[in-house]
Amino acid sequence: MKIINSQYIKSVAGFEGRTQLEYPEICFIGRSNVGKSSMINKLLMQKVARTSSTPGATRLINIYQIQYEFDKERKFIIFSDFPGFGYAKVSKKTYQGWQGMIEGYINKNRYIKRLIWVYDVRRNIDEIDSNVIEWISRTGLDFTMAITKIDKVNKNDMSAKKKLFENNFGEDRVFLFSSKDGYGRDKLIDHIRGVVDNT
Ligand SMILES: Nc1nc2c(ncn2[C@@H]2O[C@H](COP(=O)(O)OP(=O)(O)OP(=O)(O)O)[C@@H](O)[C@H]2O)c(=O)[nH]1
Ligand SMILES: [Mg+2]
Repeated sequence: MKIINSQYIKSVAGFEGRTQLEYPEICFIGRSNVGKSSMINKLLMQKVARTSSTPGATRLINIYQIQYEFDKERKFIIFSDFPGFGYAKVSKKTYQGWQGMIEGYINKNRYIKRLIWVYDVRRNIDEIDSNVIEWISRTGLDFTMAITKIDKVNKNDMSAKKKLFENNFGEDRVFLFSSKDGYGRDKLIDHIRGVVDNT
């Protein structure tokens, strides 16, 4: 799969602003500061998404339109970059607003082909993550787990994490990634193309 071009389209707080984009969509979800926006930039090999070392960089759902080529055919796809959750400094009210926004967007959206759950290799599943798993299953959407920041751990720890998640979620949905050095970029982008073409 070759990326022809990618562009930021808009930031939305609900599904209404998105409706006229008639392309399949892939959503990037995960905890605050985990590296969702960096992953999008690495996948697209262009800095389209805003990243920051301060958690909470992404406040709205940011929508990107990508044109790609595969098998001599050119097609469009949407990537949506979600605000992160589990950021301790936001108030309960803000959190509920966030949840409402995400759920409203996802529940009405028939274009979504998959959720990419971006996960920091250094973490272990806690209560927030368990809630995410439960929440994903309630949406009825399929997910891919993209374990990122793998440049921050040694090979043994990385392999152990991968094995653990593969045992829990299935081998075909767990991917290793690093936005720093690009590890796993080609595999993940090919997987995304396969998901879009086959669902
Ligand atoms: N070493 C390393 N750093 C990373 C990687 N991915 C992201 N980062 C860093 O982690 C920080 C957060 O990255 P973002 O991409 O902004 O994270 P996000 O998930 O979009 O964050 P929010 O929008 O706040 O939810 C930045 O300082 C990135 O440079 C990675 O694979 N390796
Ligand atoms: Mg972000």
